[in-house]
Amino acid sequence: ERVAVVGVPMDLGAGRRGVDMGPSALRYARLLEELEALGYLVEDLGDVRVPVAETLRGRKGPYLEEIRQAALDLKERLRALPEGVFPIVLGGDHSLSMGSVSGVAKGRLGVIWVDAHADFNTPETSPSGNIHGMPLAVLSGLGYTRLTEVFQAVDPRDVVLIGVRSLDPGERRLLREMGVRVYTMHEVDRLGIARIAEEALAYLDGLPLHVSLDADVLDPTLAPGVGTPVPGGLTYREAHLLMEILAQTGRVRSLDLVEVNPILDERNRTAEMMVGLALSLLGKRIL
Ligand code: DIR
Ligand code: MN
Ligand code: MN
Ligand code: MN
Repeated sequence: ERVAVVGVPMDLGAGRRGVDMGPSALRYARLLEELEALGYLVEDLGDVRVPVAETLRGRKGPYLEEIRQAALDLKERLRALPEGVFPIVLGGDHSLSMGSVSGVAKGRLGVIWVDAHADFNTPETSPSGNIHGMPLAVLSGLGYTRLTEVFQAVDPRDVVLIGVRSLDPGERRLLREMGVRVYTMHEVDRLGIARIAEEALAYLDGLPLHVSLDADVLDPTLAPGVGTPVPGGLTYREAHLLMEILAQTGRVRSLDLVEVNPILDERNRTAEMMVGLALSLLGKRIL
């Protein structure tokens, strides 16, 4: 089986610098070598070109056109992959997922968005204006027309959010209106992650799946290298068990590893956590 890795060294959608170094940190944490050890044939496609924030100084955000172009480049790269190759996209801030999801969606696709946040803001509901808080709304057809016209790709009823614990008021209202299924940390505590995984899989009945994994879903004690940490996140085993259950279905077709910020990290442990989770999602087992 074949895996293609592509990096998107972009932090233009985030509120602070540093996640542009995420692809390097994930490679340095031996993602490719470990996938090869699992038996995959792995190809590194390198990075999508993204302007460095300092070269845009004097302009102010939200860098809509630059983000649009980088995500479009990613979309085209993924579209060009042969059938059956499993893409892993290394971020970079979460706005890149507009490109990854729209690039892999060929017909109906189920999206499992694992994140402390819902990333379901529009320019009207966003308190920060940061585009990394908007990609799931764009994919569902809401927000900047410049983005929805090229990235709308999913039915919000085919989206499941897991691990959420920080929502903006307008975003909460939109999630309800659009019928997105949301498992917050409250449900993780009450039901357990195994039951949530099984419910989500039954809900997305038979669809091929894309997993979008934001490092800030993890508890900040495990993953300090993120720009917007929120207390009370997934434990080590909850996160792995979720990946293991998804892996067993054989339905997962693609993965994003996003929001790793090496500047804020401790000795690359957040990238190492994310690599471990990717391996579980791609079938690594304890026994
Ligand atoms: C917040 C934070 N909801 C925003 N979002 C983040 O800026 O829209 N997403 N950090 O990952
Ligand atoms: Mn996110
Ligand atoms: Mn997040
Ligand atoms: Mn974030």
